[in-house]
Amino acid sequence: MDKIGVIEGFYGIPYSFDQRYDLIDFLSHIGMNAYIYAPKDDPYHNISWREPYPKEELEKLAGLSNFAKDKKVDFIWAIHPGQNLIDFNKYEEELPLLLGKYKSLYDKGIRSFALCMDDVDRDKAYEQRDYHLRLVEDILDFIKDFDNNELFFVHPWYNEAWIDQKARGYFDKFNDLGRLRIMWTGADVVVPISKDANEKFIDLAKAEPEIWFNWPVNDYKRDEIFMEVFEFYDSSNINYRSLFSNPMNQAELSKISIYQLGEFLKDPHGYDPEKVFKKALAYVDESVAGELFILADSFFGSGVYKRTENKKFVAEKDIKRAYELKDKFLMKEAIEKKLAAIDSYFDNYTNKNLHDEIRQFLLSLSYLLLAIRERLDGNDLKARSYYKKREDFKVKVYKEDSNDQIELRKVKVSESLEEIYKNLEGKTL
Ligand code: LTM
Repeated sequence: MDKIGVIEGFYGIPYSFDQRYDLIDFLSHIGMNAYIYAPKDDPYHNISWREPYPKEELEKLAGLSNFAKDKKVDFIWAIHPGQNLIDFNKYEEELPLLLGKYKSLYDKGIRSFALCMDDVDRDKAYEQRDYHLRLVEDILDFIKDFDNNELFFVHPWYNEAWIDQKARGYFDKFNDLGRLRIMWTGADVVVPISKDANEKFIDLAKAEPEIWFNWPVNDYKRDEIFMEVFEFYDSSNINYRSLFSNPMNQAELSKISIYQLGEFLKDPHGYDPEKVFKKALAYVDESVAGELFILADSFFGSGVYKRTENKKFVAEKDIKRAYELKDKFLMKEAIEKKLAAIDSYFDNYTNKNLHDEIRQFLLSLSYLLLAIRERLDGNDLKARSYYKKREDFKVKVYKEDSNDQIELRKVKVSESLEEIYKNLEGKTL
């Protein structure tokens, strides 16, 4: 596989430059080699793509790309002229703006580029397919003498669930463009890696897909975090050309997922999910890896997790099993184990960034656990008060439909524990 890495391609608060430096350093450390810059809420990438970057922003990107070069990570800058749609009726005026933007980055040392047309009106895209092709061809022509003359392209039909007659017509247009690398999320938008879905792509595009893997991204559940064991693939046979993980808004926590992907791709056939998950936890914070392992299954809730059949690692395994067995003693034991892990995590953590990202979630989880414990003991008043208290913990997100206004939103943790708490209301086990 020639490219493995991250696509910062999520909606919501983009990473800071410090986080990006750290992420690129991390990628290089674990043997990954590519980073695509495509944050949906960087206006200069997306909604204000026509506007040049202010000088200081351009300098920041230049600094980052130089750093990536030193780290042997390909820095790929993407533009998204699809959500504030390029006016194809004024193509002669619009194209120079778009190419000028690439050029401004090229002049600062950036050598690899991408074009995003995801999440656009597909009927319109179909009507304008010849224009899309012309745009892609013009960009390919513009970059033909660049050190890297390939273009990553996210087109409007980027997953199997959306393939229809129009998609086929669109795909056909882009089949013979040798330097074009088309991205694909798989069977749907947020799904495990699927061999069959990739075969479908190969059939449509006559080339292997460049996987945009929507894991562990949490922009569709911004009040949650995910700490999941990677077992989200149905085949160890790799029928894709590259893989990019779209991460969570929590950059440090995302490393747990990215690390696992890296290990999987190094040895897909010998991959041992539990062993590598433990290694990933130790990588982010060795001093509390055991605690994180105990707590992780309270954070199994991504769309990818939910769409994975026959999983070995399921949310709240021990507490749920005890609940199903109606074994109050076992249940309390499992709850106490998690509560002790939370205490020990706070006493012993060494990775401050990780701590800052997960603190609120762990605190909320602790009150939910306490609420269930009190319910089991029939202390309804106490249970209700703990249950209410779990709402006090918040995460910073962009307000709905805003790309610059921050709000504090109540965090959500374990759906399974919520369900158990509700089922126990007014009852004993
Ligand atoms: O997945 C793609 C190609 N586009 C968007 C992403 O920007 C977004 O982060 C994910 C997850 O919500 N879904 C998308 O459709």
